[in-house]
Amino acid sequence: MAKRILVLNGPNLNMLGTREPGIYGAHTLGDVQALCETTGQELGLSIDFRQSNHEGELVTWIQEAQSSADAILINPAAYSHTSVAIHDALKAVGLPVAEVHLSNIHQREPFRHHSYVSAVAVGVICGFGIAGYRLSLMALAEKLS
Ligand code: CA2
Repeated sequence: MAKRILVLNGPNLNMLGTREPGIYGAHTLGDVQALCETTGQELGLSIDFRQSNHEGELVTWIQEAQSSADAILINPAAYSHTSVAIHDALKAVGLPVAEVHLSNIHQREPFRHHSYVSAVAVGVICGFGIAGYRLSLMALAEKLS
């Protein structure tokens, strides 16, 4: 049976491609979804791709993943730097987590240098734009094999 990956995207990522192309690139979130789905087909993964601007909705989806997913790929966006709730939910479900960021958060403002999610992630990829999602799925497929 195909391994199931829940791909979560945090606040404002629905705006991708409309502003700040110098930081986040020109791709839309639809492009990211298409890349994840193509990569999933190549790797034999089933992809459930979602975005929310609401912390509580992300927490609920993470909790539900306990019975519906084998691993989580998450770009928590700004919640990376603020959310103990997302950290706790990821820790509680105990699934392998990959954290991805489009930009290199360590080259940016100091408040972006710390992520509450990194401590509960198997690994973190940042700075490679949307290719980071593909690389993360490859790493998770390897981890689950
Ligand atoms: O580099 C990343 O992927 C981030 O997770 C993106 C977040 C940011 O808060 C993190 O520090 C790093 C922001 C996502 C918002 O993206 C926008 C894209 C276009 C227009 C407005 C926002």
